[in-house]
Amino acid sequence: MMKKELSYALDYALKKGFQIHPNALELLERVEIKDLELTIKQIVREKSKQKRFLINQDDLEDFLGLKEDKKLLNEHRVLFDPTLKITTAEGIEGYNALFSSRFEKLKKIVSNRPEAKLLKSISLIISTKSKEDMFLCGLLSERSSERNITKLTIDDPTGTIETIVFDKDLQKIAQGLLIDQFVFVKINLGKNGGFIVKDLIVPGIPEHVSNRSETETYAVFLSDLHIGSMYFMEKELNDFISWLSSPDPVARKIRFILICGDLVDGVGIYPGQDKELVFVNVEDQLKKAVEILEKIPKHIKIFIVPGNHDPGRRALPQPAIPEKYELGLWNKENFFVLGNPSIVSLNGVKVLLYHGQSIDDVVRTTPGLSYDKPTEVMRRFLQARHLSPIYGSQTPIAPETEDMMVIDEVPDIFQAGHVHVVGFDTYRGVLILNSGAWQHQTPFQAGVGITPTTGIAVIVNLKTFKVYTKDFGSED
Ligand code: D5M
Ligand code: FE
Ligand code: ZN
Repeated sequence: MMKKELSYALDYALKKGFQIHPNALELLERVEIKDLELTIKQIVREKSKQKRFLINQDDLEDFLGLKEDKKLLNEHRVLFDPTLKITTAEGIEGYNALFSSRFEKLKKIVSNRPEAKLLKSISLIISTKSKEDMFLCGLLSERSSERNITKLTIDDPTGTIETIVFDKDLQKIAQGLLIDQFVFVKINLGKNGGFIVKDLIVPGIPEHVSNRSETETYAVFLSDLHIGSMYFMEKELNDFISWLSSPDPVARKIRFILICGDLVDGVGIYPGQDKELVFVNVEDQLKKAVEILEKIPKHIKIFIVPGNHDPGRRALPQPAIPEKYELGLWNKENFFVLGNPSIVSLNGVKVLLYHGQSIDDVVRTTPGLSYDKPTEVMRRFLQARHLSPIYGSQTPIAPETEDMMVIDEVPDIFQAGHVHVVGFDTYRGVLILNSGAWQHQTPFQAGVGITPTTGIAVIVNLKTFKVYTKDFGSED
């Protein structure tokens, strides 16, 4: 559909004997231009002098100040993508390997602490019953509280130990631990033979000095588009994409867009979903997604990781949305389709992208956490150095031989989505972002009291780490 203003401007150019190149036409349809008529008149006057009667994309970009700034860096490297590492390890053997990988990786992370030299295996601690202070590490398998004490059960590859926490402050720390998370514990033997916890240490992250982009390149953090759902905010997303081609000084500096999962709404994800879908098969949903995202200017690189609504396997870590859908998305130069979680470097800034499925489990089982403060949950993941510590709850975890959900390296930016609530925070120098959603509140969310923040682009200056939000949904 051509806007009235646009067809008027085109008529004017044609009457003056000008031709308009299809690329220029495409740009005009895509970009909201103030004073379009005036711009066209200026171009016509200028080019008439030169006796060149074709208006091409270059002319428009010159006149509108849309010329791409070649000095802005847009280098990327994929530092981690689980897609090709995923195996099909199965059964008990697989889970043993997964947990032993988790244990070894996290033990390595704490190995530079001075106490690490004193670490003993659980089986040795149980058999020697030494009177000295002892240090152990393992995964927290159970926690219970009765009267004024908290009991923690901890596993390492050699055995299981039951420990008791009396100290009030340590009990508080114990209550905040996530089940199956890695802990480092100082214990000693109590008078009646029990193991008493004297200190509780989580791996955590050191104060972090983040890598920065040399140029003021901007990245946009999006997630949870849910294309295919009748609640998908198509108009707002299209407005955002048009804005990318506008003369807005921030838009002119955007070189990266990260889409952190739930690109499409999927099929059969929850009971009765078919009644809430516009497209009832995943191919059509993906086709629609490509149709929309293709309009993003080619000088912007787009990274896509899957969420729980996207096709591919459901269990974490997830491979990239499979190529079999033949959408051509995978061979476009500026699209990078990755697994969940992934790590990319953008002009040297290390970004961890994780959809965030496990936020549900953590909110449900940890006192003091809620859906409206997703960055608080993400901070716990950094402290536990793991993206999905709780095993056997709602988030399916695959029995991989390597635990790829361990946060081996501290990122500069940690992005998640899933909860549909925008949030940002800094924790020990790491920028934590949740990118909200482009889907209106669904009846399910209304039922469980989730109020999403929708249609908001979260934008970061990769040189200063200043965060901007631009709201495309405020009109309704
Ligand atoms: O998740 C969107 C939001 O809805 C997110 O906050 C989790 C919540 N959600 C989704 N499914 C459930 C169930 N089964 N129980 C509790 N909360 C849930 P999305 O992944 O977009 O559907
Ligand atoms: Fe979602
Ligand atoms: Zn989700």
